[in-house]
Amino acid sequence: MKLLQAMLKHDGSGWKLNKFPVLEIFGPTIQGEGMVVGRKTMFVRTAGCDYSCSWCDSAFTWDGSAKDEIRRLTAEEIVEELRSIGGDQFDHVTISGGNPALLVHLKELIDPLHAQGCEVALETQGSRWQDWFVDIDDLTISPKPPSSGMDTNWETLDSIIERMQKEGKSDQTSLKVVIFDEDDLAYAEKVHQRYPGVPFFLQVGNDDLEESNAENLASVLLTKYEWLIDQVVQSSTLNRVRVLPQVHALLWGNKRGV
Ligand code: MET
Repeated sequence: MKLLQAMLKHDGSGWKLNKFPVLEIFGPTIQGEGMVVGRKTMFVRTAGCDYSCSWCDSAFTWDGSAKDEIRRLTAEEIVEELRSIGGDQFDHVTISGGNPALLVHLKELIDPLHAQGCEVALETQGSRWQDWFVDIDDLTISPKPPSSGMDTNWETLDSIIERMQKEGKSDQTSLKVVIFDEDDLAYAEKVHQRYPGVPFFLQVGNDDLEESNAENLASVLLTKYEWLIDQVVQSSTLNRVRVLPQVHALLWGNKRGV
């Protein structure tokens, strides 16, 4: 135990050798969705989720199918790997999952990225708060609609939104709801009405996760995009909103690591 303690560097801000479960580190590429769509970025995908959405496009992060690929890396190792893959061709890192908001010590990764001049984005469903949310430059909160099979804890979501607003982080926060059907749209209306001041994104759902041909998928998704635009156009509730496809799905289909 003494030896272990000696190995841990304690600098007053916390134990620096926490390890994070990482499934993918890739990029540079573009962020394909949400508030910073098109932004050149690196991705870090963490393993583990408190949800199990029926249509999850990254189910390997929680369904056990990629459990042998999970690496437990320190923040320093993650930053090193980002640099070794991305060189100096990036200044933005997106942390996604899984649900990275399960990771209590993630500030250990956020701080050194900021110190290197990188902005940090994070994707979460809004089921858990972490104090380091206020350090995130682009926080996408993506509560899950009925088609996911998940239930929203509205009290938790309220407190996350309230806290970000109270800390003056409204500009760095957005809500994104993925839409598959009319029930999902009604849910999106409810979310937008509950948090009218938060930038709101509706996103085309992809339920064709088995399609390996990118062009076939793009054609299906563009039809769905047009349907979603039509629905939003007709809604008097969904006015101050943005409707987006997943750009990466249109370009690269269901391919991982792009
Ligand atoms: N769980 C996070 C979210 O819901 C990030 C990845 S979802 C595949 O936004």
